[in-house]
Amino acid sequence: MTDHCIFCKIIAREARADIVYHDEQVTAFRDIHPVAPTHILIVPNKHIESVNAVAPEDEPLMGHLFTVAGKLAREEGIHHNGYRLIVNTGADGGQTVFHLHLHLIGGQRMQHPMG
Ligand code: DGP
Repeated sequence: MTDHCIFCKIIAREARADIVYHDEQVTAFRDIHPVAPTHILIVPNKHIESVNAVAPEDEPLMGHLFTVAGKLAREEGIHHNGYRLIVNTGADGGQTVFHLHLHLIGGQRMQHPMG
């Protein structure tokens, strides 16, 4: 738990969010500004600022984010048509909340991110 981190507050239930999944390692909730019909953030309960701060001991946790992403994609019914997983990192990557998170985005056809 890090003071002033909105995602830490959501994980600690000190701030409200539409939580769709949680376990001892991760919490997943709907993005407040969805860009598609499904837009869920999958967040490690441990405060990790960004990919830059991921340590070797975090590898099982990073893998778990993907396991949960696949499970939620199936529950949302978007697994057949497909979806996008994004981890924005740093200013050039467009990261605005400095608590690592995986965006699960789907429910509509998206443009290719490389243009
Ligand atoms: P990023 O740009 O990758 O750091 O994405 C941060 C996302 O977090 C952005 O899509 C909006 C979302 N977000 C920011 N604050 C809140 C909040 O308080 N609640 C929820 N549910 N989402 C938030």
